[in-house]
Amino acid sequence: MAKPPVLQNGPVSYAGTMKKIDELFVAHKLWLAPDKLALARRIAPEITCAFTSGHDPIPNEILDALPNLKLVACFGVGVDGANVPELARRGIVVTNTPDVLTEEVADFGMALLLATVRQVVKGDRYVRSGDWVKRGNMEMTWSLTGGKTMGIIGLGRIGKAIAKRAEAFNLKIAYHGRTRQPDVSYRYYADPVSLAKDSDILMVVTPGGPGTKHLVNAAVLEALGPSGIFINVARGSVVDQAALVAALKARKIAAAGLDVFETEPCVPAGLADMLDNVVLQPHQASATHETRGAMGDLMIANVQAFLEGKPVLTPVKV
Ligand code: NAP
Ligand code: 8YV
Repeated sequence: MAKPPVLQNGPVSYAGTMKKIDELFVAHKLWLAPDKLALARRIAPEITCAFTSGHDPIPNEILDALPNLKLVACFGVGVDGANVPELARRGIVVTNTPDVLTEEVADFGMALLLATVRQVVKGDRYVRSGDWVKRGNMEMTWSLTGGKTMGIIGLGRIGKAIAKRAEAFNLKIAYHGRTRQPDVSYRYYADPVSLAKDSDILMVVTPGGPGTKHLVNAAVLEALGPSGIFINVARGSVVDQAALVAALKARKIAAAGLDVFETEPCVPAGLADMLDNVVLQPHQASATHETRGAMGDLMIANVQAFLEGKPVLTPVKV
């Protein structure tokens, strides 16, 4: 049987998935085309489906050139960068990859928390640099013990999986979201400042986009306080990065662990320079062979279902 044609807007960040796409489809690779619009116009009659990462919007002029496009399948659960409202306005269905990455991202949220609180990266540098020999034992770190509270902003699939892990560390859990969840026993806070005030650790795991832009601002960080630990595995846009740098510099909070940034892959010197109280990661929370492979398989399964006339598996609700 002939392979179905698809548009591939950009590379997805897993080589195994890139290979599978080429095995299963005739994938027209937009980002490699010297004249993208000419490519879109040429393939337009046969293109009903596109693959993209949740971070790269398909430009409007390309959408204009593809009147038969009916489905955009995203690689990732967060689709804040995919211009979903515009796709919905055009009647194009969007799919994402929820659930298959939940446990992996939750593991990483805890790993980042532990690395930040116990200064694991600094300790690694201390050994390799010879400081252990020259200066003796490294200074004490912060601690997760003693009945501390983790405030979670965004108690969804991943937030709940982090909460479950945090309970095993004897942390108390509280949360903020737009709505109180009646089936959840954790304490609810209607605003992030009150949550931060009662939290020792603030863990952010909301979607990105305009609805959460700078939800964590100077006031939230001030409320978290000088012994507060801030962890972000959500999106860089959820935090006012300048306010975060200022709060860390002024020791208004103790430390931060960050997997996501406002302008990835660029990280401001203000953050990169802070070696003692900041742990930085290059958007790695779902980045294992197993999970990236499962995300790719789900993204592909959505397109296959659509092409077979079946309901897509994981549509994004608009
Ligand atoms: P989810 O199940 O939809 O959970 C999202 C949570 O955020 C919900 O509890 C929701 O609660 C809350 N929320 C949404 N808008 C909000 C707002 N304006 N203010 C406060 N809370 C808000 O999604 P998920 O599967 O857990 O994924 C969450 C996010 O994690 C993704 O969208 C993505 O941004 C991020 N993520 C990052 C990585 C990474 O590599 N670092 C990997 C995967 C996911 P309410 O509806 O009650 O507000
Ligand atoms: C991926 C993510 O790193 O699913 C998400 O929302 O942020 C991550 O799992 C990303 O989407 C891959 O490009």
